[in-house]
Amino acid sequence: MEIQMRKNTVYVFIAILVLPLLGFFYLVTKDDSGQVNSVSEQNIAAPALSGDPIEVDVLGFGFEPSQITIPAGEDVVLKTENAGASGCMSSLISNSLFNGSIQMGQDGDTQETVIKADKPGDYTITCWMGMGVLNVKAI
Ligand SMILES: [Cu+2]
Repeated sequence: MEIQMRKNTVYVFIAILVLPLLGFFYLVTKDDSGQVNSVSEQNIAAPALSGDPIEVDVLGFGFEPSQITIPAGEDVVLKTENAGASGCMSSLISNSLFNGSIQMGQDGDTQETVIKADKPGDYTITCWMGMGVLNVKAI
């Protein structure tokens, strides 16, 4: 019984210490462009004026800027440029800003997508796996 409990403790320690480290290294090394892409590094764009397209670069892992602000209740044109997006980043989805997916195509390709937040709040646009995240704040 005592030995079993120690074993369990060891497993819990491994889970607590090793898994976050693996996750961290995965995120840091995932960027295809070779840039170190820290999760805590937030590049926040100035709020978009109504009618202006918002330009976002889609990287190998993540977005530049990584947060945008849009007016709630209005159609907004999101202009995405493929800046190294590949793998799962080549197909973008959202929790409710648009239907279907945005296909990123080849490096340098741009797409314009009409997005809309029905209510003020926090939304996301992500790779289809939900990992690379563009935070969208609707105000
Ligand atoms: Cu992904």
